[in-house]
Amino acid sequence: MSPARVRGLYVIIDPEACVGRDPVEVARLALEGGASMLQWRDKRRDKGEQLAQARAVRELCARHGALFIANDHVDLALVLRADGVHLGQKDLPVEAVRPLAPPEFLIGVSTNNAEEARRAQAGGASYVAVGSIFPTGSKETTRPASPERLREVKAAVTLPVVAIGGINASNIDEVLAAGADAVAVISAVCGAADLRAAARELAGRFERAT
Ligand code: TZP
Ligand code: MG
Repeated sequence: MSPARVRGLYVIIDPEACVGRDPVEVARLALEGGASMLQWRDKRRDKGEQLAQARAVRELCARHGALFIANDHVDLALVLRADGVHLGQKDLPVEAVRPLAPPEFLIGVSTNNAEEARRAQAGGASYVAVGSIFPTGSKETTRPASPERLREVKAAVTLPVVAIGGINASNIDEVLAAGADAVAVISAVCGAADLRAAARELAGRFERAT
């Protein structure tokens, strides 16, 4: 799986952010709206309890030709035959995971600045995420970043760079102008009343800008 496929609208499916809707249905509508990558992120339930829904989302991604990434858990990613895993700064380090990963397995790493992004790239990451670009209500412990910080990270690494945090239709153009290869969102899609339309709007902006 080439890191070159890390681009476009990256929707994070977090059951807690789906405002009572079935996360599998949310995933389906996000894909129909044009998401090119989905991440499964469930911070609340044990992995065995997440598995059936995560697997359904994984299968939807395969059917749509979209990448499927599991958040935090390498074991869950492998069980689901995910395209990759996304690791935070306090998760298993990328250099510990890379030797055990299947060929072509994507490993994304959350970063906040150029130094962390360089370290992730040196450790074998496939892409880096930079956030929180704007204030977000979707995650409690974030460090502030900015479109300018995104530019610094773009200049520091050759990997695809994913912008995350508080991104929506009113500010996505700023992160695209700063060079984001992909844009990751939770609330702008999972929390939207018409989430297929919300995804279509964001994905469309992306296509127009690139
Ligand atoms: N990591 C940095 S900000 C964030 C994560 C998981 C939350 C993004 O959610 P939203 O609703 O798109 O701001
Ligand atoms: Mg994590």
